[in-house]
Amino acid sequence: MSKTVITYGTFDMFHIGHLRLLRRLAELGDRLIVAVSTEEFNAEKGKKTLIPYDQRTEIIRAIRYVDEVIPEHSWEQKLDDVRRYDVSIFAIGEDWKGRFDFLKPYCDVIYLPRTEGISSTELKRSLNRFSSISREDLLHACEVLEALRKDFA
Ligand code: C2G
Repeated sequence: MSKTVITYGTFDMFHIGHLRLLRRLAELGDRLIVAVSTEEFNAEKGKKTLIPYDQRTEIIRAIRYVDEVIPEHSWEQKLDDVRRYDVSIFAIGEDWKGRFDFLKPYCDVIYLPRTEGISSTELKRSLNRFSSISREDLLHACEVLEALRKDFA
């Protein structure tokens, strides 16, 4: 009997933490459905994404562990999705531990360890730090690096 796994997420600035999660989810069953948060739902989650929904879904669709991509419009759709797609396992990162236990009467609920040291939020923070460096400071840094290169050439 085929086992369908479903998960939900924003998957902004796709990174190794997302990939490792999807790989582990694919190992749990025969079919993996990923519900990607729409811009409107991200606003409800208080999340501002850098990568637009159509590109986030295109990236997720391209991943060989993923069999189907659907939109995540609301908090309430999960039970409908479990029924509609005959889901055996709902799984998500353990940062959500306990939040979706209401699904337990309808499917297995699994919270998986996150990949430490990386998050879309941290990536965005790093980008912001870099973009806040003035043009003059960047040019000065290039001159210093050029001088060091000459000294050690
Ligand atoms: N994740 C991970 N390791 C990281 C970062 C994220 O395992 N270093 C996992 C999260 O635990 C989540 C998935 O990757 O299961 C997607 O993470 P986000 O894009 O941050 O999604 P989130 O905002 O948690 O949305 O209804 C549920 C929500 O839509 C989940």
